[in-house]
Amino acid sequence: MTYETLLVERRDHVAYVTLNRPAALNALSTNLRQDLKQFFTTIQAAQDVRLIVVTGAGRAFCAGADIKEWTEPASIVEDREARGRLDFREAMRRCPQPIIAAINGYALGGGCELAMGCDLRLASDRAQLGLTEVTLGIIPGGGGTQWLPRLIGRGKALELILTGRRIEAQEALRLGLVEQVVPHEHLMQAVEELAQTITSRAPLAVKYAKEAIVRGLDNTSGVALVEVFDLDP
Ligand code: DAK
Repeated sequence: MTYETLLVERRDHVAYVTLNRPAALNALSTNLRQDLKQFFTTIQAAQDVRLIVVTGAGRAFCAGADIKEWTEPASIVEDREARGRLDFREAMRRCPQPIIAAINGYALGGGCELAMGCDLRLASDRAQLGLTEVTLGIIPGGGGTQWLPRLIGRGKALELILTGRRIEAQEALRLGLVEQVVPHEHLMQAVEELAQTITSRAPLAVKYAKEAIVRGLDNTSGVALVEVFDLDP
C-alpha cells in the first residue's frame, strides 16, 4: 500500500514508517493523520511484522498539529472533533508489535505525543522535545496529559506542560522521556540494532510482554483522548 504523506519500508520483520512532509517539519495535517490511522490499522494485522519504527523525513520528527490548517479561531473546536474521527492513536495503541520512535529532530506538541504513543524512544542528540500546546492556548489533547506524567512523574510533567518549554535530548534522557540519546548520524543504526535484538527474541513472549505492560499502565489513556474531545468550547 502507498501513502501520500508516509514512506513505508519493510526489512526482515521490521516495518519502517517515515512521516514525509519535510517542508512542513512533518506537521500532522489531515492527510497525514488519515494515513497514520490507515497504516497502524493495517499493520496491526500483519503477522510477519514484529516491530515498527516511526521516524520523520528531514530535520524534524514531527512539529505537531498542522497549525496552518487552523485558519479561523473558531475552527479549533471543529478541528478537535475532526481529530477525534481521524485519530490514529487508538490504532497505534492496538498494535501488538512494539513501536520504536526514532526521534531525528523536533518532536513538539502532537509530535511529542506521537513519540510518547510509541513504546520506546531513541533520540538524536539534535532532537528537541516539548508539549508546547499551552503557548497556543490549547492543552495537549492527543494523550500527552496522561503519558507524560507516567513517564517522568507528576511534578516535572506539570512543569513542562504548564510552561510549554522545549527541552534538549539530553534533558529528555535525564527525565526518562527517551531511553537513549545517540549522535545524530548513528540514530538509525542504533534503532536497527535494538529492533534486531527485539525481533530475534521469541515473538509470542515479546508480544505478550508488551501487552501486559501496556495494558497494566495504560488503562486510562482513553481519558486523554475522549474527555478532551467532549469539552465545551
Ligand atoms: N504546522 C504547520 N507548519 C509548520 C509547523 C506546524 N506545527 N511547524 C513548522 N511548520 C512549517 C513552517 O511554517 C515553515 O514553513 P514555510 O514557512 O517554510 O512554508 C516550515 O515548517 C519550517 O519551519 P520554521 O521556518 O519555523 O523552522 P525553524 O527551524 O525556524 O523553527 C520550529 C522550527 C519547530 C521551532 C517552529 O517551526 C515551530 O515552533 N513550529 C510550531 C511547533 C508547535 O508549536 N507545535 C505544536 C502545535 S499544537 C488533539 C491532538 C493533538 C493536538 C491538538 C489536539 N486532539 C486529539 C484534540 C496537537 C496540537 C499541537 O501539536
